[in-house]
Amino acid sequence: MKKVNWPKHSVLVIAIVATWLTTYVGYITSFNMKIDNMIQELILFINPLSFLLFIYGIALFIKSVKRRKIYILSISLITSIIMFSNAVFYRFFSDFITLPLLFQTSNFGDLSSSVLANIHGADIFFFTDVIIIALALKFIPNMEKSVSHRKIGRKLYFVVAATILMVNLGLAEAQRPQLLTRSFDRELLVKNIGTYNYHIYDLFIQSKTHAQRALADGSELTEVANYVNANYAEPDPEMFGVAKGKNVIMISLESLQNFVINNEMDGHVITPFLNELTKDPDTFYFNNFYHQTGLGKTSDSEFILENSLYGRNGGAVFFTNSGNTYNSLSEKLGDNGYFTSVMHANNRSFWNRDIMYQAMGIEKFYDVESYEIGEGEAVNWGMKDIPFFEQSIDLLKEMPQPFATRMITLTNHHPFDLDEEDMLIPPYESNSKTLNQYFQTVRYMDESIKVFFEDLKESGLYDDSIIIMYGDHYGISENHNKAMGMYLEKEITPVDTVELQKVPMFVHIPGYGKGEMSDELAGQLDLRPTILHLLGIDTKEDMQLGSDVFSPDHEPFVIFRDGRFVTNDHIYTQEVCYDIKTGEIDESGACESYNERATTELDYSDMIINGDLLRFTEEGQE
Ligand code: GP9
Ligand code: MN
Repeated sequence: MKKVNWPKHSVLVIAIVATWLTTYVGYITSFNMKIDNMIQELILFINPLSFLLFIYGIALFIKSVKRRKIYILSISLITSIIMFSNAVFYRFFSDFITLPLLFQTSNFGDLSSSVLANIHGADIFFFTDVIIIALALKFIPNMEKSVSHRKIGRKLYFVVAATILMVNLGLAEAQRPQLLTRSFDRELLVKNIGTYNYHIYDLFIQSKTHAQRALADGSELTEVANYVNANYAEPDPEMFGVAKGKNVIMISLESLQNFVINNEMDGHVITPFLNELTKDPDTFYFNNFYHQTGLGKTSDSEFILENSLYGRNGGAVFFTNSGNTYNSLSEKLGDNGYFTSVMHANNRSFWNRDIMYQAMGIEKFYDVESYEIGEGEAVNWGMKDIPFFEQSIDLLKEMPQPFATRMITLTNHHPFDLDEEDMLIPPYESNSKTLNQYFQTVRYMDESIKVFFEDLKESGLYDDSIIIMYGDHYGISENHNKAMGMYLEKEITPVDTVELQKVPMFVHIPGYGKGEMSDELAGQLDLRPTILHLLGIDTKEDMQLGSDVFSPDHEPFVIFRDGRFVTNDHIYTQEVCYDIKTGEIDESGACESYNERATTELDYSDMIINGDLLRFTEEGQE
């Protein structure tokens, strides 16, 4: 037989290609990832490559032939184990492995018993590359010679690897802007940067969290507790317990800003149903209420509502601190006999919800698997709000009572796409497609809430429930200021930008009769104490930074995650203090003491979260 003359780095090339293809085939056979277009398909295909080039490329620096062989084989084995473990894990959790999950001891029980049951014979496939590489190492003679590596060739190799990584990230960023900074869905990450890069990323985020946590010993708690106690607002005895024992339905209104309420667009009413509610005697409508979210968007709003603490500055706290101890609203309601849940027709790993919900003691997550999305029932990001609410009614009827559930809507989400049949009003006409469509999706959302109220009444649950609704965060970013200015018929100033962060907040208590429109200045951090007090549950001992909006002592002071703040008289933004009424700069120093308070409060919140301080409280130790 003629001896084949293999080129110098044949084994390396074979190793890279073998692992690459095994990984790719692994992706499509083991994970149920939604691929919408050719570009995403392409990204999925190339995403393992940059990592593999780097990691296998290290072999080029290993002089000893034996060590080089061992190294290459070990890498193929490790990558195969990673893919294999993820596949097995996925069968059970429909999610990719993340470190906090492995650290959460409660998961381990479930895990070990199900691991065996979830291993399939065909999983040997994940080791195809190891087999190919072992054979190559055995039969391809070139590795035997100690190859001298020219530095220039090696450099070129890594330049190519880095270029592929850049192209990959570039394509991913184009498909899903801000992927790494805010969109912490593991599925999206794996889809876009690949399993291997994802694990490195996960390791990086989690070790940062761990290091900060390790430094805290609980002594910081006293200082924070003093601050919290000093700001505690005693509930109004008239309101305390008005909804005692009732079911609690909290509805997160996706991207709903307050400017659309009681407003029109080219003569069309935008939110007819919500407008009615603002005048309804069973409803309190807060029209001076702010979202306080940061990069974590919806997940931040959930975090704030549950914990009355701020999210994190540089990323989504749902992702960075999902291993913490919390004393969440849900957990507290659970302790008070409530069945707690979240209903949201999206995949469970989005925003790391599956893990964070466990940390926050939420009993059940009705995710996309709990819903049936029929033909024409999905648009934009997923299930449409109307079928979502309709199907949720059946789930609500099944829940043990009293229940407390958070329902998270989705249709009114950027880029605000809608099917023709759901457009109840025409689009706005401006240079911003986003704003133009926003009015239509908001109109659709309004309709969905109307449907929900009707169905709730029909189900018989209405009279025994209270409904709290709030906008989760802004929908129209500053990029659309020009169009927004056109709609509001004014030029958008920094003060306007802050005021546009107002989101509507409703507290609807069937049969109450004394509701009103309130212009009390408040924010999302106030939701937790407000809700608990309405249910007659005390919060005096709780480590929370917000206060009950119905309390006579409620302080009109709202701090944003980025340090901006609002008082009844001033708005502080871009490090400038503005008089709210005149919009003029106020240089009298009126904002100074508030500014200090804002910094302190945000610091305390960060201290609690970074140091995982609630594990040192009584509740945390239970
Ligand atoms: C996704 C939904 C939207 O499940 O909550 O998240 P957002 O992009 O608004 O943070
Ligand atoms: Mn949202």
